[in-house]
Amino acid sequence: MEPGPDTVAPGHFDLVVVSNRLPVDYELAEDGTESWRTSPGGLVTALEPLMRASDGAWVGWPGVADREFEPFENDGISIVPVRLSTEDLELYYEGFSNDTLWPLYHDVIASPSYHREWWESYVRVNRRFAKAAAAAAAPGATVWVHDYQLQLVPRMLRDARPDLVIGFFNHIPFPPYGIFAQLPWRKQILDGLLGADLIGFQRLADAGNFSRAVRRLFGYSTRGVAVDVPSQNGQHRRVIAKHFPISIDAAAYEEMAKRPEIQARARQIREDLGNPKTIMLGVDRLDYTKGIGHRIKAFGELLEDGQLNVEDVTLVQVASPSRERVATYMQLRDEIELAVGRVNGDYSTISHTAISYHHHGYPREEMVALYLAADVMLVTALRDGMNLVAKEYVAVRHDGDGVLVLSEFAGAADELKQAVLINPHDIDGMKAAIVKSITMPKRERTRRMRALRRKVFDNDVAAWSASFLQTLTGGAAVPSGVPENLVNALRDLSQAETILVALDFDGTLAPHVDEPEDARAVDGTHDVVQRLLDLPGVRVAFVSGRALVSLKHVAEPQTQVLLTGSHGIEVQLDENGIELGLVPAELEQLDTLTRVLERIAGPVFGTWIEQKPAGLAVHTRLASAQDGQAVQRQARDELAELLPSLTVREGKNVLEFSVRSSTKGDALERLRVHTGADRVLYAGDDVTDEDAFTVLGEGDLGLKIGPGATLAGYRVRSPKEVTQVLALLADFRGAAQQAAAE
Ligand code: GDG
Repeated sequence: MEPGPDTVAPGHFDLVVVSNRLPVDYELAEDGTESWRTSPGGLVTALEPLMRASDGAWVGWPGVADREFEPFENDGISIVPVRLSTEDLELYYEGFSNDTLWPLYHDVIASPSYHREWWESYVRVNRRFAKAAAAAAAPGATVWVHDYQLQLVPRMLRDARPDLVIGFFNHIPFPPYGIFAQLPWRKQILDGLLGADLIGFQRLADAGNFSRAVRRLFGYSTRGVAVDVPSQNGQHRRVIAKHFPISIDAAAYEEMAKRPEIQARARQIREDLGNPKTIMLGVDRLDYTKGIGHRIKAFGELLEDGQLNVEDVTLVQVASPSRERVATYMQLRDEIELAVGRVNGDYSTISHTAISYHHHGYPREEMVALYLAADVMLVTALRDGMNLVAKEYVAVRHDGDGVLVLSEFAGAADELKQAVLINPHDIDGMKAAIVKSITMPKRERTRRMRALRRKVFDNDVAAWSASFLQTLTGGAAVPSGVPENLVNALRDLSQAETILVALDFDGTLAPHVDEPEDARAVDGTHDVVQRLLDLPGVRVAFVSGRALVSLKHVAEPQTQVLLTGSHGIEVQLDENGIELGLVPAELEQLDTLTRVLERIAGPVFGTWIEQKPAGLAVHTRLASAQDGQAVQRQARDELAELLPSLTVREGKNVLEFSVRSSTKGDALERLRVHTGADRVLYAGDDVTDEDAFTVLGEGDLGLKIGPGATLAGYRVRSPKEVTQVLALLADFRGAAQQAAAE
């Protein structure tokens, strides 16, 4: 065993990216000169500006075995090479990563092999990466770990450096529990991942599979995207598991496609193929997940049936070499090449080749020329995390033409719904889709391509990384005003049949003040709330952590406003008064709680106790930092022992204990049921509002006020902007209803 990373002293980088491969490759020329070549992947393009701006480092393997390299700088990014031996490559990389995890995570299309030596090597190598990352990261730095080869790194890092903010992104699918459960080390892998603060997946379904596995194997409670991981002293650490569909640098692809020399090359390709009416294209790493064999089978049958003719249609298949030392891949190459040979032998003529097959990698310019030349792009993966080839094809087609045939088993199918979607296992269905694509009228082709291009350009790789890092760290200062994308989302929301507008009060409608009783909503709030209340199909609710009495006092809500206080413990809906009703056991706990807190906080200057309907809060804002912390620690420790079932909630200089557990998420769900609203707008500024963001679904709108990590999709600076947001919603809704009436 290698030494753990626990002895590592912090480094000085604020952002550390960790991936199996570095964004640079080591090259040794024949004359012995050594150099580094940048491999221009999408990830590097996306992260480069961020890395430069924030003093970033990239930790990874430089692509050559048994060599030790000192950290160095390449093009403004610090590179921290991790050494892998020939044996590590065999056991950790080719073995556990590519012959255990890869097939297991891709629906066991090939059989995974389970070997204990491979696992041991995986643990050792993950520890080496964690150690290198821990040594590079500055105190409080953000570390972003990538992909299935490094799933243990988040936990190892957290143990060594609890100060770090840790994100993980899984580029490949996360399998359903029935499959994941095969893995002998399934618990260790989940535990490794749960060391992160944020775990990103490609698809909603992947994040769901992960959360289900966590529930089944650990019994941790999960809700929406939140997983509560128990930590010492009865507390929970919240981990977010959410989908962030990756993308490409769409503008860069489009720019290349507009270059005259690349367009000339595209014309040349068509000519060299004998000017067929239709060029179909497949571009894949030669991998059994990509469905290359299924594609060739469908094409071969279409030629056999006479539905297609080799004079008219050519299939170009680029199968770039991949994992050539893994036995399954050697076998796959033989199978594919046999199939290509059969089809070509049966159908090619002297002047026309049925399948133009290429087992090599091409420069990116050549790929773009191929995309431009292709009338129909075939992406027929049996299982694929995302599939960037599909997005690249769309980005390149600035002429608005071209048809994308896309497997529903590729992550891209979630976004690219205007493609011709197929099930690659259904050979007849795939054949029909190919014929449909070849014969599709121009108008339909351009209509579909326009919609696809909008999707790819709206969520490019920069938007993807920004959204991941924003959720992980909360970003920096928030600009004033209402951002354009929020205006669009409000316009869209205003179309719903019924809308619930649920608003936190302090920090959302009212600026934070020193004395809670002095809080008041900013000017214009009352009027805009009234405008919303007057609109048919709109309900307004206040969702506060305050006790209801206090909320009513400071917010002075109109009578039609629905109210929930004390994080959902108190509710005042239309006809009812305040609902609560504690049972005797809860009253007894409340008694004990009061005695303990008065004893601890009573004598300390600058602290005070606030009565809550189902608990108490100790405020320490006016005490010295040292006294405040001491009071909080003592209260927490004593009560954890005495009343372990209490719900503890930590805010800014306040520690709250409650005998009944409820969150703003519970409050919001209750309000949704009560109002029967189709869609919800929830706005809040505090960590407790994250519980409400967690229960938002498709079509709902989450709005975070101010900086800080959040699950909300939108953000504004202050309560002033919230009134503007509400006014916009009222404007849009009013206009839509007027238009409908006319
Ligand atoms: C994994 C997940 C997920 C291919 N041949 C050549 C070449 N390529 C480029 C393509 C594309 C990339 O390689 C392949 O990306 P994919 O997304 O299609 O697939 P994987 O390699 O399996 O990637 C996948 C991805 O991670 C990102 O998260 O989407 O699901 O499996 O960019 O253009 N590029 C060049 N020459 C080639 O011959 N220059």
